Amino acid sequence: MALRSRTGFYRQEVNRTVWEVPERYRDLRQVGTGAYGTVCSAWDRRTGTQVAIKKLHRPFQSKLFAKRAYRELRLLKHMKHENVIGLLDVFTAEISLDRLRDFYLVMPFMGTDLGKLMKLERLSEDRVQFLVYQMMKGLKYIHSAGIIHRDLKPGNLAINQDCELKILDFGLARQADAEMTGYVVTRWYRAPEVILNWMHYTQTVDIWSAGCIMAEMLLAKPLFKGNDHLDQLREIMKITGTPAADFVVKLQSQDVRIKTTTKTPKCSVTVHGLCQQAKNYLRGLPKVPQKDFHSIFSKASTNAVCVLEKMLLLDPEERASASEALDLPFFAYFRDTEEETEAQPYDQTVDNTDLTLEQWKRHTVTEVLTFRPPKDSRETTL
Ligand code: 0RX
Repeated sequence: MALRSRTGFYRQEVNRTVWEVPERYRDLRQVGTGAYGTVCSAWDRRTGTQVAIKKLHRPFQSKLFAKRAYRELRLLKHMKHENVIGLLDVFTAEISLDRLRDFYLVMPFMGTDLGKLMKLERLSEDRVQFLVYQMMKGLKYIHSAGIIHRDLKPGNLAINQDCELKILDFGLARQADAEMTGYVVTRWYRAPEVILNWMHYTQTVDIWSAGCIMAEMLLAKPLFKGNDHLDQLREIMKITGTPAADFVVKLQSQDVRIKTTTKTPKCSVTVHGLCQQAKNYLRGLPKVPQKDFHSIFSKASTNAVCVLEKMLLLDPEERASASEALDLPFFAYFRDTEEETEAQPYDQTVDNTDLTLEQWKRHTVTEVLTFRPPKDSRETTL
C-alpha cells in the first residue's frame, strides 16, 4: 500500500523515481537528467506560468553531494537579475526536516539554449547585439557578487521565445578529466589559463568564454575546436598570436600547485607537470603576431570586431571586464544602464568549509526555511 502524501502534495513517478510535489505544480515532464539530478518542466497553477523543477539525485548520499546541493541552493537564492537564472521556489515533502532526504528547486522554465538556437538558424548581427548585451549584463551581475561562472558555453545560455537570455549552469553531469579530453565541446570555451592551469584565474575566464560564444554567433561555427589541450592552445594562438615576452615572464612567476594527477590517452602527468610543460612549450614557440580580426570576421561590423578584440586576449589582465565591455559602442542601441545592476557580495565562507554530512544538512534546512519567493512570482491566477 502506498503511503499517503504530505497534505497539499501529490506523488508522481518520473523516470522510475517518485517525485512528491505541491498541488500547484502540474503536468510534470522530464527535460533533462544526469548524475547530479533530474529536471522536469511543469505548469504552475498559481502563477499560470511554466516552470522548471530540479530534483537533486540523493543530495545527502555523501559530503561532496551535500556540499554541491547546498551551494546550488545558495547560489540560486542569491541570483536576482533578469539575465541570470533565479529561484522561484524551494520545497520538500518531508514533514520532519531532521530526516530531510530530498528537496526540489523551482525556476522559470527556459525552452531552449543558445547551442540549439545556433544549430537551427544563423543569427543576424542585430540579434547577436541583443543576446551578447544580455549575456554581459548577466556576467556583470554574477562577477559583482564575487562569483566566477567557470563553464560559460552556448548550452549554459538559456533563451526563451522572445530572445530573452538567462545565464545558468546545467551541471547535471560530472565534469571529470575525461570530459575535458579530446575533441570536446566542454573545453572549446575555456580560457587558455584554465585549460593549462597557467595561473590562479579570475573573473576574466568568463570574458574569454563570452568572446568565444560571440565569435561563434557571428561565424556560425565554434572558433577554437581543439582536438586536445595543446592543439586547442595552437588554435587559440593562431588568432591571438603567441604571448608577448612580459606575459611569459608573468606566467613563470606564478606557481600553481594542484594535487591531482590527470591521465590523458597518450601520457600521464600531474597537472602541475602539465602546467610547467605548457609554460616551457610557450617559451619555445616561433613568434606569431595577432591576426587581424577583420579578416576572420569579415562580415561583422567594426563595433562587433572591437568587442572581440577586447575579450579574446591571451593575457587575462588585458581582457575587458563585463562592465568595461558594456561601455563599448556595439551595445549602445540596446543599452539601458538601469538594467546593469550589481549584486550583493556572495559569502562563500560556508561553501568552502569542510563540514560533516549532518552539518551540511542543517545548513541546507536553514536555507530552505529562510527562502522568500520573489515579489513578482506570488500573484495568483487560479
Ligand atoms: O542554473 C543552475 C545553477 C546556476 C548557478 N549559478 C548561476 C550562474 O552563475 C553561477 C552560479 N549555480 C548552480 C546552478 N542550475 C540549474 C540549471 C538548469 C536547470 C535547473 C537548475 O534546468 C532548467 C532550468 C530552466 N529551464 C529549463 C531547465
